[in-house]
Amino acid sequence: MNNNYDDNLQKGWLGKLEAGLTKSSLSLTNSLNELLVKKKLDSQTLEEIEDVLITADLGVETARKISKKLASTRFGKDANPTEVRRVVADEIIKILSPLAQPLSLNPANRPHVMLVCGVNGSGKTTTVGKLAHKFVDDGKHVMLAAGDTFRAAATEQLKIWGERAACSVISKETGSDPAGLVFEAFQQARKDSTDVLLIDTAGRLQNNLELMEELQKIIRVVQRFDKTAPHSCLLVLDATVGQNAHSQVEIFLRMVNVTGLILTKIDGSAKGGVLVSLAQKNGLPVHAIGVGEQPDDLQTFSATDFAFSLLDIRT
Ligand SMILES: Nc1nc2c(ncn2[C@@H]2O[C@H](COP(=O)(O)OP(=O)(O)O)[C@@H](O)[C@H]2O)c(=O)[nH]1
Ligand SMILES: [Mg+2]
Repeated sequence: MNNNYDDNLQKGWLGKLEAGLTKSSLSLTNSLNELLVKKKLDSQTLEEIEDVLITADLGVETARKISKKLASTRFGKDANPTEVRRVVADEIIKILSPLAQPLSLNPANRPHVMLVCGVNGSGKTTTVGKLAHKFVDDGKHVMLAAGDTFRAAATEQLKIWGERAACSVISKETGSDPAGLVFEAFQQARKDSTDVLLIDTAGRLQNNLELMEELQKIIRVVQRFDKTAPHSCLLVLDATVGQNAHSQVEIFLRMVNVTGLILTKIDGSAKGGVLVSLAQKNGLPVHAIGVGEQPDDLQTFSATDFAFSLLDIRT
C-alpha cells in the first residue's frame, strides 16, 4: 500500500517534471532527431551535435565533452538518435549528480536562517511561499520575513503565502529598512522557538550597490544573533532567461555568499538546459526547481530525472 502510494507520488512528480521540461526537451530532442536522420557520426555530424547542445544552453564545455565522448565510443558508426540522447543524458547526470543536494535544515540552528535573493521577478517570493509549505508539511515551525519592503505588492503577496501555509509573516510598511525588519523577525523567531526563518528580499538590480548594501546589512543583523547565520543563502534564478542566468550568478556571488541555487519557471522555459552550464561553471548546489505556481510545485532536484526528462528518455 505504502509502496503504491510512493510510486504514485513519484509518478506525479515525474509527470510534472516531464511536463515542465516539455518545451526544453522538445527543442533539444527534435533538433537532435532531425539532425541525426541517416547520418554517420563523422566530424561534421559531431560538430553539428555540439551546435545543437550549445543552442540548448548546455554550455560550450559540456557540448565539447559530449561530442568527445561520442567520438571516442561511436565514431564512424550510424548515428542512432536514441543512443546519442542516452549519451547526452549520461553526461548531464555525471555533471549534475554531485550538485543535486536537497535543502536541509540543521536543527542546531535556532532558527535556521534562509536568505532568499535574486533579481526582480525571478520567483523569490513564490519560492519562499513554497518552501514555507514544504517545511510546515515536515512539521517545522516556520516564520517569514517580508524583506522586500521596496514594493507593497511583495509584502501582500508574502502574507497570502503565509496565510496559506499557516505561518507567521513579519512585515512593515513600504519603504521601511529591511534590516530593521529582519532584526525584529529574528527576535520574534527566537521567542517563538521557530525552526526556520525564511527571509524574502528585494531584487533591484538596476541599483547594484544599494541592493548589495541592503543584503549585507541584513546579513550583519542576523549575525548579531548568530555568527553562523544565514545558514543558507539561496539564489533564485528564472530558467526562462537562459544564458542571462550566468551574469546573475556572477553579480550575486560578488554580493553574498551564495550557498545554493533554485531554478524557477522550468515549466515555462525552453531553456532548462541552462542548469547544466550553470552547474558546470559554478559548482553550486542545486537544491530545487520550480515547475509551476502552486505550493507543491517545488521539486527537490534529481539529476537523473532532470536529464531523462530533458532528453525525453523513458525507463
Ligand atoms: N510558471 C511558473 N511561474 C512561477 C514560478 N515561480 C514563480 N513564478 C511566477 O513568476 C512571477 C514572479 O514571481 P515572484 O515570486 O513574485 O518573483 P520575485 O520578484 O523574485 O519575488 C509570479 O507571477 C509567480 O507566480 C514557477 O516555478 N513556474
Ligand atoms: Mg518578491
